[in-house]
Amino acid sequence: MANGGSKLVFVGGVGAGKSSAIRAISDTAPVCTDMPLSGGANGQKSLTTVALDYSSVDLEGELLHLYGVPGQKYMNFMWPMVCAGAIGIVVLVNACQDDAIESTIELLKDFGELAPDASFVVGVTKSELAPDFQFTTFRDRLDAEGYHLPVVRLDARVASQVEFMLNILLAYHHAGMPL
Ligand SMILES: Nc1nc2c(ncn2[C@@H]2O[C@H](COP(=O)(O)OP(=O)(O)O)[C@@H](O)[C@H]2O)c(=O)[nH]1
Ligand SMILES: [Mg+2]
Repeated sequence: MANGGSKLVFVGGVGAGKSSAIRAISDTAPVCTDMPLSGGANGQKSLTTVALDYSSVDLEGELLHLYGVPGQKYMNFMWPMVCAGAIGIVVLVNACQDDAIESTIELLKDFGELAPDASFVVGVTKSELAPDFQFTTFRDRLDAEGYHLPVVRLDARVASQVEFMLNILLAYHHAGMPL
């Protein structure tokens, strides 16, 4: 996509904030495949992602195509096509998840193989809901596993925080630093 913009992929488990992040910074309403589900005895509706999110944004003059793809293994048939030509991968992780570290390492390993030339950033969401989450332990563990990449905490619903994370990713990419 030389003139048509740059492709970024958001990946993460259910509830990691992929759809929120893409929606927060989109210039237009995202195309997404969130399906309304009836859930719970109170009849409240919730949304869950069954497949892809897509939108675009002009970030400081750079056109970005944003794709959100589920991180669950059974969805991995979609990963290669979504990653084709991507310059950056955003791994989002919900801090409330018990296996936050392990699932992040797994995604970095899988997506590092699928997109060897892409740059990576890890975004930790919902940390305000996870008082036991140790950010420095998390970051140091990724480092110890050989993943020397930017790790940020963010609220995926807040545009400025998502933009901050993408600016880090793009700076990293333009400095020529793949995973
Ligand atoms: N407290 C909090 N809630 C968040 C955050 N990010 C997303 N959410 C909420 O978490 C839910 C799931 O987010 P969603 O973007 O649909 O996750 P997805 O499954 O990865 O697409 C939504 O109700 C969001 O409003 C965050 O950083 N903090
Ligand atoms: Mg979603």
